[in-house]
Amino acid sequence: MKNKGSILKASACLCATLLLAPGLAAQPAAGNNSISTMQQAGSRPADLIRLNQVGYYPQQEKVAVVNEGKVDAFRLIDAATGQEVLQGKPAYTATSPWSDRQRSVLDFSSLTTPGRYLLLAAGDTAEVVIRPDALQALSAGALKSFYYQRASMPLDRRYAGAWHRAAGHPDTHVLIHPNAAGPERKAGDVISSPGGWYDAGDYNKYIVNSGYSIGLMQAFYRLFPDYFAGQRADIPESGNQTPDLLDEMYYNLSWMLTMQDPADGGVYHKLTTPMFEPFIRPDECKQPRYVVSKSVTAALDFAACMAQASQLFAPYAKDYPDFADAALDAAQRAYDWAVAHPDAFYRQNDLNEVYKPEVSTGEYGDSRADDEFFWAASELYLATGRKDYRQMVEKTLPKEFSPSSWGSTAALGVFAWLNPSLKLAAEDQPLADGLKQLLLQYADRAIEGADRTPFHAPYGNRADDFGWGCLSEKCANQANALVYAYRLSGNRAYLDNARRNMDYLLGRNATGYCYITGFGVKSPLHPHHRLSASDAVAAPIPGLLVGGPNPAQQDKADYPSNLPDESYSDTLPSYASNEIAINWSAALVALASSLDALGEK
Ligand code: G3I
Ligand code: 9MR
Repeated sequence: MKNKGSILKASACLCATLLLAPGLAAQPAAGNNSISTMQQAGSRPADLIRLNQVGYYPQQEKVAVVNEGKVDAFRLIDAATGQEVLQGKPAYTATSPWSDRQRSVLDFSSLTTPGRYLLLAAGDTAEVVIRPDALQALSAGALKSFYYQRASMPLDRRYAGAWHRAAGHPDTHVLIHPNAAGPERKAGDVISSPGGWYDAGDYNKYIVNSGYSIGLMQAFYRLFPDYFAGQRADIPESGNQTPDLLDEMYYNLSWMLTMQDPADGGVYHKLTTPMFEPFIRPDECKQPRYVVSKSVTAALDFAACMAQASQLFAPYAKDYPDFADAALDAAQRAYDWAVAHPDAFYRQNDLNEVYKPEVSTGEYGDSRADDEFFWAASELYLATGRKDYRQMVEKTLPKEFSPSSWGSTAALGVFAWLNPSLKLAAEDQPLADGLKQLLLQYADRAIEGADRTPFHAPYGNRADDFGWGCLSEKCANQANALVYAYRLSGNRAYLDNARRNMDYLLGRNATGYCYITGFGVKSPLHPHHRLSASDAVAAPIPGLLVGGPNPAQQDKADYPSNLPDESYSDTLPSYASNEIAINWSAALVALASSLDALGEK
């Protein structure tokens, strides 16, 4: 890794920290493949201070929260010398929306000198890191997590470190499920569909989530192309001429192309085993793999991200000859199929009534496709200028902005129209202006009052901020919308609030977890992730954002609390709060990269 040197140096000066504060656990060497430096989650003498455990940029707002109890004052000392550098009093206290717990908010933004410090308050001590490249390793590590999700290829020790593994799921012998049979391809016919990313903690490959994840990352690639041109994630393609982010996208895009039926342009909803595999290694899996029924949402998410990719890969024909044209052609055929089959929703229970074997893996179901039509038609119009796409955009135009998620893709269409490097025709400008207004209105609403809340963030103050996948779909994607709004408006408040949500993910929250594996002092150790659980390494694969607090607790796992923001269980069985998934990692890639690209702004 590019910054390996600085990580080693950082670990060295941590010794001083440990001498000063014996209860502190060492910071895991994020992104560094040596597991000997991966420490177990730390328990401090009093686990009260909640803050960003990864790092602050020198000029960034810096806030910590004392989770409970009255605080009169706090101080910061230099970790190496023990000298006091700052004293302060709480900026405010706020009451939890779900209990009478009072939290004190400590602001130490005036400390701007890079270094390692200890924050002392309420009898607790926590480490503070200030550095100009605060999120660089997180940004690269989040992208690298996709490499670890690659199916059908061995992961070499050179790139995967301790998490190297044998190839599994070649997917060169994939059966047409009876529910996907058509005039050309009959039930039981064999196709080849290798490569792509495993979706999540499971080993299946789902087009809806794949298309959405790529779409989100490519949207932010468009926003910061220079940043991504310089990023090195240490993947096998890092030495070529193409930015690593696009290289990693290609690994999945090339699989997605094999999911399109050449006969009619339709796209299979997923490639899956009938049932979830147990917690075994990829090379141990023996269940047959099927492609199942085509769907309108799969076709449209496929079309949208392929059209987007056709533009982004055009300059990189040396590494990817013919791909840009092939992607655009595939996108148009998939879109045409969707127009001809607007009601072809994937309904797994209905299919299971009729076809065998039954399929019980993830559904990624939907009942409306306006948002997918809007996104796909937007990308295709901007790529081709064709009038029928433009008409579909008008027909499906969103009336308000809401952050993206796998089942709600309109925001990606909005981002496409607002891409700052786009040269819009004069007649398209009013449409783009209208969408910009929607985004800015959303941003204004989202940040209102955030600076008086218990965790000093726009996210996390309403019960419906918590649920399956909330840390990405609600927290990170709210922040991503704010980053986009900042880029279009220059309004600093949007950026500051995006950083606050990132701080929430990195530890300034009710549970005190930094919710990304391998980063921070206290991070998930037992994600519901077959790859991590079945390998020989104690530490989970790094760089993965878990689903997060989910009071619905659909998995019936052992949860330490029922409060919305504490309903998180770092246990293997907890798929409803502790799984990882490519769409969640995509949100982290978008946010960590954006905030790192913006750096000291
Ligand atoms: O939208 C409702 C909301 O209105 C309601 O208040 C809330 C109350 O619980 O539920 C919300 O719906 C939830 C939905 O996620 C939100 O996106 C459902 O209860 C919940 O069951 C649903 O979970 C989905 C889960 O699959 C189960 O179907 C997740 O979104 C989705 O990310 C997840 O995806 C799985 C794949 O199927 C298989 N691979 C792993 C992947 C990650 O867990
Ligand atoms: O492991 C599965 C996970 O990837 C899914 O997100 C989740 C919801 O579809 O289901 C998990 O599988 C569980 C199954 O649904 C019920 N039995 C226990 C399985 C986990 O061990």
